[in-house]
Amino acid sequence: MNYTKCWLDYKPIPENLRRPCYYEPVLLASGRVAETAAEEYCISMSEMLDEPVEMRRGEPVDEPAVYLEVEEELQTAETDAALDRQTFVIRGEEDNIIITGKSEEALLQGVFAFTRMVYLGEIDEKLPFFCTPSTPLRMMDHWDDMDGSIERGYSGRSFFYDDYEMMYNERIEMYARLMASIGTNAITINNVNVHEKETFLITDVYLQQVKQYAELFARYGIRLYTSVNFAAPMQLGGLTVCDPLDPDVVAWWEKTVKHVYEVIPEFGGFLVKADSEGRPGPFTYGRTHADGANMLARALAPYGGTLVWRCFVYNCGQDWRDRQTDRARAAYDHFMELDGKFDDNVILQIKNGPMDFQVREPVSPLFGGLKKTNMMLEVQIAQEYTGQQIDLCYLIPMWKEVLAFDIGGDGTAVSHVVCGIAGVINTGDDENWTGNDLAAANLYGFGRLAMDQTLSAEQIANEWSRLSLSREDDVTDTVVPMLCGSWATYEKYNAPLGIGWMVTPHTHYGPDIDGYEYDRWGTYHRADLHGIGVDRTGVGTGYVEQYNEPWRSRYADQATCPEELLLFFHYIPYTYELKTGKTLIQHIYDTHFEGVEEVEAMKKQWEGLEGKISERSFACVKDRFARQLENAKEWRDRVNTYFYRKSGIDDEKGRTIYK
Ligand code: GCV
Repeated sequence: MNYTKCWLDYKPIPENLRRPCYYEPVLLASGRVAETAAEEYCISMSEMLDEPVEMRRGEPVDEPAVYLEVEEELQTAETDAALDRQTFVIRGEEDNIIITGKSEEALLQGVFAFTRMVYLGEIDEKLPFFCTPSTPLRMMDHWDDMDGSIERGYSGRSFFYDDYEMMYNERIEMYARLMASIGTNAITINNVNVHEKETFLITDVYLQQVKQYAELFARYGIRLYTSVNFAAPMQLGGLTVCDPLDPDVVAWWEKTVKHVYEVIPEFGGFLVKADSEGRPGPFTYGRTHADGANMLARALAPYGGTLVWRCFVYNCGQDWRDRQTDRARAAYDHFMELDGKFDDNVILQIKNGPMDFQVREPVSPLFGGLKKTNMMLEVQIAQEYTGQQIDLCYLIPMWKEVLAFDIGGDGTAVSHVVCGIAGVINTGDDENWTGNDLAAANLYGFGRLAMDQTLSAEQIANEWSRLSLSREDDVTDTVVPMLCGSWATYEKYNAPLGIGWMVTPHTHYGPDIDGYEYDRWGTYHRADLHGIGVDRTGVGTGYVEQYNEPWRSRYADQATCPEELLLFFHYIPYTYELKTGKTLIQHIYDTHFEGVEEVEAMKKQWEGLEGKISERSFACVKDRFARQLENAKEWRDRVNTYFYRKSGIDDEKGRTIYK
């Protein structure tokens, strides 16, 4: 086996955590997913109890037992039907434990929750345990291409594809287990940039292999989606257009979708990137994104399919001299006027911020604007701009901030308005799946947070560390604070106060302060000899006006704008005094020196774990910290030198800045 089991690598548990009932599981339900629940129970408990555990079926037994059952009539207070059927309960009854799901899928989630609690020694404290997931749709988006590469992948090659073939092996099965165990219920198996060969995924060229994946995922309660090429009717169907209102185009999609569902009745639906970064879309024909999305959604609707349509639509051919066009405005400008025009089975997938997964961005105002449209949040588990799984950057605190953000300005948080969360996944065929072992905390945490948004970032880190590294307190006590502080550390040595970018163009790792400054991507910092930042107020690009109050006014005013976003919203002189009493330039110098010191400290703390965790994990992360330190130093020195040269202002503390 050339891959790890991540957080499912259960070891024997101490005697005091064992109960007689664990040895006698009884399945009182039937069906494909219920069978998976039984199987998962036996795999995990056999490892924890260090002896084979076998499932009984059908009838209650006299001895203490763990019962796995489905009760469709289970009473809950949930009003959302999709969520209601995902509810499960784990409770003790005399010496028995009963895991009840409202559906088979819910039962499976109940079993994963139960085995995790047993391993973590939480049964006494947590039972009875009721769970209705925080959001109905919890999706992993792969940016895997069929040649085997992964766009923005930092942990090896695709384990789905090699040289335009789809692979099927034990690793794919392990992957399905890992995904289900953290609550995933939808997976998109290919990149949103759908290239030539991938366009064929929805045709007989690949459908039998896609079906094999779909059936595997379905056993784990997961629906399979594919990204589709909006121009497929031209590429595959020989049509001259892909105009969403053209009857031949509509008929082509209807026929294609019908066939997909004939082969794969439980197919989830499509994910679409249209009119974005060179991808085809409805704009070519003067049609709207509602025209495009609804056309596909209507083809899917008869089969219960869902159409996920991305809002990452902006002008990527901008002139850097143009100060009025603002990429940050684009999603809102394109989609707000379409509110209420999308069909019920369309979900708009919106990136957390208005730019592109930077280390710090404000929350996309679209979440506060759209009122009559289904929305889901898109975050990037893959660390494209946040260290590429070389640098440690635990992203759960960021995602929690986004979900909790009062986007309505009236107490309506992002979590209240979305019906799902999608994560651009960070896996590849590396032995540890995620390149850096610690990057798996983001994958695990994404799933756990999507299931239960009441969990804190610390709780998730703690669970992950004890499941994946060691149950010993000294390991947890080192790893949890390290994870939880790592986003702040990364931010310190990167682009300051929300301005973003400053990365090496195209690869997006390491600093290049002006790398995108004179480019076409709309990603400018506008630094000159006096100051830095983009004026997005009413006298600037007007972006602030897309927010509800009080954010509009708060962001528009330098005095009330949260300082971590100051340069995102304002052009600020280097001598401007921040709330700390420091000038902006001194803040830039200080944070960049601190960032490197904090990486040095993390590296040292990690080295103290030698012998306390697996040698493989230890060596992997040790190597990553060494590389992170080099990267942090490069960021520090380039950023500090750049701003010294622009401003001519010395560091008050006289530290080394290369002049
Ligand atoms: C899949 C960014 C990335 C691209 C990615 C794009 C997107 O621009 O750099 O690689 O393309 O986002 O989200 O569509």
